[in-house]
Amino acid sequence: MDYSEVSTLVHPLFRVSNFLSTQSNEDLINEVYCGLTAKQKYISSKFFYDEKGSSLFEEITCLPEYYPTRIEKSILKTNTQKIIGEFEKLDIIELGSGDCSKISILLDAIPLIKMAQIHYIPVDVSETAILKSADILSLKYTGLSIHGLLADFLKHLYQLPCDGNRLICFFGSTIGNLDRKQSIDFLLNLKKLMLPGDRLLLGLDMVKDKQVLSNAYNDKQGVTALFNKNILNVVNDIAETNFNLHNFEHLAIYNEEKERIEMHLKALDDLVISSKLFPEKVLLKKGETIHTENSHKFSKEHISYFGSISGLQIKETYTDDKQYFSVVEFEF
Ligand code: AVJ
Repeated sequence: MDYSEVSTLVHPLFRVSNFLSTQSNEDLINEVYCGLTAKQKYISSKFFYDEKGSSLFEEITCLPEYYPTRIEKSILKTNTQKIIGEFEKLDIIELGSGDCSKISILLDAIPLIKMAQIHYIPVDVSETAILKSADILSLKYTGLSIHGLLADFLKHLYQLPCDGNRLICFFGSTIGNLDRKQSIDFLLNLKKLMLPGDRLLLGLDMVKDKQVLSNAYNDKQGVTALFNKNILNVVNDIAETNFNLHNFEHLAIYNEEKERIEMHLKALDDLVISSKLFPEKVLLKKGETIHTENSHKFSKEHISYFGSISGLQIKETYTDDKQYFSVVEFEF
């Protein structure tokens, strides 16, 4: 793997560097085939986010049952001044930046005359997302300098620039998609790159009443079901498979022991999935599931454990009155 910068796009108002040495299609097909032939079949959650999937996810964030986005934003709104603090120069790095609504909450609290002291670095695998938010933010916040990184934050962390004190933001409880060990490794890697004065803002969806959790992933309008099933369209595009979405049912179950929501797609019939790009046909039994996502939930104990194991200091935990969601501020 070559991790060096592949290309840079220079726009009058911002810059975007591409570090994604695109995974070859052959690798992707192999990855899909491996998952579909495992004992518990699975498809990696990274395949959710094609254009349709990203727009379905945005729809999810507006659903009445899906509280995380709304609550995280309200926590940010309530605590912006404390979070931003005093600065001469500030680099705001946002991992998995997606749309720019969360960072806008922070930027709204900064006086315009200080905008030129801020450098915003959105990091995302979606070029569309980076370009769109850079466009919006560069017009909205005059003086703000923007340098987008088209990168996989699990692989390209060490590319993060450093020329000020840095506020690294990882919102949305996206860390919950990793398994527990991967999330620790991620924090350890991040810690290695951090310097005195740097901070990490980590958004975490908390363990709570399991009906509330289950409802957030089983919305009445069925948007989450569409989002889950859309992964089969993405796989059909990449691997030329013949998945028919009508043959599957959306499942989202809270696994209490592992404190996570698991999303699956359940076959409603015996199915034969074929592709000329696969070495063999894939058989699915009626009732068999394909695991598509884990969304881990966190407790105060997890938060202290993150602090002690990473060696980062917990400076503050911002939360809402029901303690549904936390934004934890770690210091080097
Ligand atoms: C974007 C990974 C944080 O796990 O809640 C929403 C994705 N999946 N509904 C989450 C998701 C189903 C979301 N994350």
